Amino acid sequence: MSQPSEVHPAWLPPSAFRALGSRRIRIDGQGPPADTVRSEVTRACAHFGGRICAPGEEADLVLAVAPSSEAGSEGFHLSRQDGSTVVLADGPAGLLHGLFEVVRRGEAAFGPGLTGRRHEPAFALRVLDHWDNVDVHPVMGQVERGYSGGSILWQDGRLRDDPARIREYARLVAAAGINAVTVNNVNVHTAETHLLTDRLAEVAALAGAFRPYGIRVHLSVNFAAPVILGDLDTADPLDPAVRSWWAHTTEKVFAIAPDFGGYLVKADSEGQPGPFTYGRTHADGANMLAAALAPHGAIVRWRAFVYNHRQDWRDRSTDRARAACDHFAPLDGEFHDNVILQVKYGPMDFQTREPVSPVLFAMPSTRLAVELQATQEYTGQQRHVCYLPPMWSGVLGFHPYGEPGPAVADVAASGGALVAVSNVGDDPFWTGHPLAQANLYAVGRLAWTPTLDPAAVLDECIALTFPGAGEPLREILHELMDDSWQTYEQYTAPLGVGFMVRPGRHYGPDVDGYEYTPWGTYHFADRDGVGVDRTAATGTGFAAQYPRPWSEVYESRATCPDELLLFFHHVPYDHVLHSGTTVIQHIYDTHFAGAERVAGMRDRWRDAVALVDPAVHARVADRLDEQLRSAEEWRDQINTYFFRKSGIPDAKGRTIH
Ligand code: GCV
Repeated sequence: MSQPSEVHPAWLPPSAFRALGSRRIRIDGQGPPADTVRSEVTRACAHFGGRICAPGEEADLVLAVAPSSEAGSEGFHLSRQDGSTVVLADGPAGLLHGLFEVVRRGEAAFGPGLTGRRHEPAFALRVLDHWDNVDVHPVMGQVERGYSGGSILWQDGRLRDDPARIREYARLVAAAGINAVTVNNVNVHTAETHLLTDRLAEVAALAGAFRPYGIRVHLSVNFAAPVILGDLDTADPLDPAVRSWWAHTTEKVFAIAPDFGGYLVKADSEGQPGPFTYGRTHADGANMLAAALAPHGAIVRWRAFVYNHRQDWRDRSTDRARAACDHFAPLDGEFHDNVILQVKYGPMDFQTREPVSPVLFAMPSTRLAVELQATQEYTGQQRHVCYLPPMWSGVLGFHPYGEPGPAVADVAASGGALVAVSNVGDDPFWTGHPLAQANLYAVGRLAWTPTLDPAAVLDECIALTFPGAGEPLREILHELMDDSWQTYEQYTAPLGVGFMVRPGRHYGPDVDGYEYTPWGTYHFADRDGVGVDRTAATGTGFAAQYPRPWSEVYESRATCPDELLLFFHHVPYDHVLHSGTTVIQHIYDTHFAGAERVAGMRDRWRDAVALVDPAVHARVADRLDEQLRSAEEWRDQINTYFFRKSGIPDAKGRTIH
């Protein structure tokens, strides 16, 4: 595999600024993001011959903060006025977002076709969570579920000595629309627990690196910090000494980083400590931290990923999919105003296909965040091309109460956040697989405008990453990426049943790998059929956690969408899908088709050889070879497994082993 040491520029190479950098630009605004606008413009003009104008001078582009600006607001109005393009921002952060909107539009931002309108983010909080460890974890490494090399933030047990790279990362994600970054893993180990107190200077340094790009730093904290740091013998959230420890500790955080964003907590989940130890609820735990943060105008994001990871596979009544709703729905209305409950998009765990988590509709009196996973833990680990926005748009555009009615994005945007686990690392291509950059870019764009068409987001990303590359490359990238999530779905676990991955590492097929384990992730395949009965009538009752119409739609095999059939139902192999084919034949057909599509992708990429940087081409080509090998392995294992279980041959007589 080629390993160039030079860092490749992702979606903001200097040439992306050509249209802007060749013009006369006036900037009016104060504060760190406004200073960044000035330095971005200066840099662009140095490349392309434009210049910064004096106040009052005639300009092609005016970037100004409106006199009546609201501090903290990020919106702006973009229009053409008397031959100039004008960005009138609500505040300095809006100025920065306005600048990047102009960059995205290129020449079109300076033409008469520009329609004047206001731009503002749907989600006020648009976050990348880093699952980065300060100390290399013996099992999970420097970045838990990271597929892009080491951490971009931490190295050798301390803050990385490469502020330029961190700043460049801040620039990239700010240009996509991100305004918050959580700098350490939600599994908070010992060294990372100290970031809150004696290692606070490192957090402050990170806040300083992200600040110029309008990004606030958040910290994952350990619920047991008062005990682990040796100050108290309890972390009971109702204990006055514990409450005052958190209040006092939080004051010190703000003394050193006044624009600190808040805490993120994984509690009582996969071995992390939490309020259950003290017989307290998650509302008690979250509210204690919220009380400490409230005087500083900051928030706590509290994760809803709580389930029993030590369940007995023989117990058919415990259903991991139910757990989050069972734990949290009864607490609706009990959380303080500065608590945001952070909910994974599906009820299980970032699978390729899951129904939208019912927690998102069960808590109308709670602020909610939708959590996505840009890091491709279960979607090919950045060795496979898997452009995720089509899945994410489906989640954000899902109508929990049917149509008309609000979409998930409307529910969560009202007071909540859109969060994604970052897929970045110290890799020269940022994300291991160069094409995985588009997932990172899309997180910010969908958090700003959830209704954007995924193909249009990809178009933007292509235009910014390969300025001037032209139509042939654009076509190739769309062919490879637009349907790559569906392709990945075709050759992996079928019809929404999920997992079937190798335990621990989560890469490659192992159909029964998790079947008899405590993790609660089963498919229940036997000689007659496959799938999990989650109906209210005969199963675990998970389907009833949805409001109507979905509780009814999912409850019945007759109405359940094909792609989720095995998530909700255990069906015979000869069950006929809405598509007209049987379940077993669908398994064979999709697995042959998926692997074939990957072979086509690998061949098509050869046509791009003269169109992109040779290092980028080589890296993508290497990964496509691996994707094809892996897709064929998936195809053969899944087809063989289900042929052996069912005894039903492929109607088309293809090779099954
Ligand atoms: C950070 C999954 C992953 C874990 C991850 C966890 C979480 O279970 O496999 O590595 O831990 O999700 O989201 O907390």
